[in-house]
This record gives sequence, structure tokens and C-alpha cells, in this order.
Amino acid sequence: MKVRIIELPLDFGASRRGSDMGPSAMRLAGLKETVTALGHECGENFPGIPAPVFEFAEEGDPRVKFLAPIVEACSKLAAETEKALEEGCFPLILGGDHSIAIGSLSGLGAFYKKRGLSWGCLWIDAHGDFNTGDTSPSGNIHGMILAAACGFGRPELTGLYGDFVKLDPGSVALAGVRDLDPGERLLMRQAGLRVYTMADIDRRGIAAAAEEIISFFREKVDRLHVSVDMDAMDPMIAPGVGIPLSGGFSYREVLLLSEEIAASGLLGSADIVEVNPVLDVRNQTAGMAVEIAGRLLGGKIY
Ligand SMILES: [Mn+2]
Repeated sequence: MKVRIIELPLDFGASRRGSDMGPSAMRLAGLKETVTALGHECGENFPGIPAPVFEFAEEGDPRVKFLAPIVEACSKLAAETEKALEEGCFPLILGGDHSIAIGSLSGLGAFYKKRGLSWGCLWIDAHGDFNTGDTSPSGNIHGMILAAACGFGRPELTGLYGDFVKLDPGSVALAGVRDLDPGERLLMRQAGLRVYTMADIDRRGIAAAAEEIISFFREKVDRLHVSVDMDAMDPMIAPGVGIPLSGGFSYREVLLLSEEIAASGLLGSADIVEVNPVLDVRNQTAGMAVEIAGRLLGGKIY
């Protein structure tokens, strides 16, 4: 497989800075070596997509903070993502905070729409990321991105890289959820998303839950995108994230889920976001992110 690493070191979407250093931390943790050791060709867009500088940016509307610079950078990411797919590559997109995913999801949406292919998205996250400017308590765009891709929210986000709904909400599943805002919970229910909270995963066990998630996508879509927010993991294994929340995926659970996704043969692209080296301990979270990437790309023990 040809893997193309696309970096967008942008941390405007969260209230804690530092995830702009995420791509560098993942490089340091051996991402490229991991990808090539699996027998994949590994291309990079290094030095990545240029991100505007935070200290010189205007916050703008407090309900959708830093909308303009996020739209500017994510439009470039959408184009790079689509180009990678057109060239037969597996785009492996590194953030940055989760706001960058409006770029990757928009590029994916454009690519699959042109080819008449259906696609789905597995959102591995402690949060729903299904707020809009009207429901978000913080105004941080990283919590609005999945909603925007599904057509809800500000037109600058929903219409990024083309005025069409990028992702069918009926082809979305979330896993690892353990914190939702009231307005976003309501919108998620209306949109009809499939949600696996940590409690759902505890009840079923990770193997059965993974099987169910994969069957869901197998019945619905031709291709699958996975968006991994490192805050889905338990802070014991991934302390370096903007919003650490107890009760997340264990080391073994997330690797099993990743292996099962790879084995499904549906996966065509992935995002890995919210690695924050400023808050990390000995680059542990970047190391975890690299392990997850390796399993998603087919790495297994035997
Ligand atoms: Mn997220």
C-alpha cells in the first residue's frame, strides 16, 4: 500500500495549545519507520500544510473561535487529501487538534462523491464533536467538526471545499464516547448517529463491539475512514491530550479495535489528532498514536 502522511500542525480549535507539535512528536516516535516496516511505501507532504500562526490570528466570533484561519488551513488539507486519494494513496492525516478533520472529511467527501462510492466514518473519541456554534458551551471548533461534515453548523464549515453534505450521518459510528454536551446529544439523536459509549463497550466487551461496528460499516459503505482522537484512550496510556477524561480505552482494547478495523479491508484513510506533547509524559501519547497507526495499517503480532 502507498501511505501518504499529511501533516496539519494547527491547534486553533481547542482551548489548550500544543497539539500543533503533534506531528513532530509522532515523527520522533517512529511513525515513518513503523509504516515502512509493515512493507508499505511511505510518502510525506513534509513540511506539511502551512498553518497560520496563532499569536497573530484573530479569534473572531466567540461562538466559533478562529473560524477564518481554520477554514483557510483546512481547505488546503481537503485538497491534499483528495489528491492523495486520486493518486492511489492511503492518506494518514496528522493533527493538530480535531478541527483539522473538517479538511480531511471534506476531501474524502469530494473524492467519493465524484466516483459515486459510499463511505463511512468511525469517530474514535471521548466526545461527540457534534456541537454547532449555537450549542457549543466553549466556541471551540474541534467540538463541531463531525456535525459540520454531516451538514450541521456554520456554512463556512459545512460548505468547506464544496457546497454539499460531505458525510451521511447514517454512515457514522462513534466509539469511546463518555462526555456529551446537552445540545450536541440532542442533535446527535436527531441526526441518527450510531454511538458506542464506553459503557456500551464495557457491556459487550471490545471484541463483540468491534465486530458489531465493522458489520455496521460493511452493510452500509464501500470504504471507511477512521478519525482517532487520542482523548478516547484512557489518560493512563495517553496523558498528552487537551481534554483528558478517565475511563477511556485501555491499551489492549484500542489495539484490538484497530487490528479488527484493518482486518475488515474497508479502511481507506485515517486521521490521528490531539497528540499534545506539552501535556505529555516522555512522548508516551505520540508513541501510542504510532502504535495505533501501525495496527490500522495491518500490523499484527503473528
Ligand atoms: Mn475529537
